[in-house]
Amino acid sequence: MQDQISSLRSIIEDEVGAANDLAALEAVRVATLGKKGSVSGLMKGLGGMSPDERKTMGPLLNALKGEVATLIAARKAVLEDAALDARLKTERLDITLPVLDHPSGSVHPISQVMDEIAEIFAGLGFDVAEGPDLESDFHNFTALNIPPEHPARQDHDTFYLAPDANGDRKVLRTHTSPVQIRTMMSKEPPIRIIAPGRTYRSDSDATHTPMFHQVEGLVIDKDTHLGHLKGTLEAFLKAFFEVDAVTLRLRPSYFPFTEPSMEVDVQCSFDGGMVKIGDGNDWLEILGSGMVNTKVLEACDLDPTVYQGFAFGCGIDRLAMLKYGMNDLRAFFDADLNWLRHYGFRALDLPTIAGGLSR
Ligand code: 2NL
Repeated sequence: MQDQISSLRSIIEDEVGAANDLAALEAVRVATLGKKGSVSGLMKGLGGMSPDERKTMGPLLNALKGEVATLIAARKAVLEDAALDARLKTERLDITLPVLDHPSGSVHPISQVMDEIAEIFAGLGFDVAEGPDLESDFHNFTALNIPPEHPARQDHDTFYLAPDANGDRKVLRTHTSPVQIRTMMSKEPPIRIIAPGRTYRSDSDATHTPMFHQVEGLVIDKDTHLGHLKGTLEAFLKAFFEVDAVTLRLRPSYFPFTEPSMEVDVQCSFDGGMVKIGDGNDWLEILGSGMVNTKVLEACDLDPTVYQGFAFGCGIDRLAMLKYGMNDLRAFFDADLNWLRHYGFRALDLPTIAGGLSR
């Protein structure tokens, strides 16, 4: 019987070694450890043995069963490795090939424009800052000098969540200014950031969607002035619209969070239904801006006798429409594949100033 076990062991060893793929190995497993397998057959014989025989044969057969299982598992690992190697060889990709011949997804114009804006401002020394879409009343309104009775706070303009146990209502941020508030409260000046992202207002028609995109910019330092604001906006608009020069007009305006506040118009022309940015005989309102209100600095624990700064904000969706010639804002959010194929950008062509932003 012991001879039978050792010869069976060497036969199984040969069979396992000869199994050249996972299916053949599985067949060996069934033929040995399966219900009607050779090892299982010997185990079944234990029942008909005398107690003494069983005492010696039981452990031997159990050991055989364990060894066979180990052999099979080891062989299985080898075969699986080999199968993976073979698969990796046939699935090899040359990632240096151009992607042009592989039609796939495209970059949404809004993402493209956000990337372009980040690239331009990176060159001017600005970091990109982000914050939550769901904001506290303090960060979205109070710190920005927007009083409780201000129309922007009314329920019909702002998406409010149900009040929590303390009666505090969270809001879907109505601008990206709360990101700048958070930055001023957590970082020491000098601060140079842009805050691009999603914003929300309860408004829906041909020129308004309840979710839209905004970028704001903020600079805080000891001697920042209006000249820096104008120069920054000129540099940005020139780079964004890829023109050699832009003429800006700063009109007095009002925002609670800036003082003084200015609306920024860029000179343009409307020739043959196409708007050309840079020069011409018309003006296009494009940004809001101003020097950060001292009340906002104080709300962020910055001393207005030491620090001052400028801020600006503009709508990304409209910038995208102006630059890339779309006329219906709502198409941005329809997920229409034909529209995306037409207006989308190639995924690996990241905008760079040197490469030409939009090429
Ligand atoms: C517009 C105008 C603006 C700001 C946004 C701002 C942010 C802080 C402090 C002061 Cl934390 N100002 N942002 C300033 C002026 C205008 O946006 O027309 N946006 C679409």
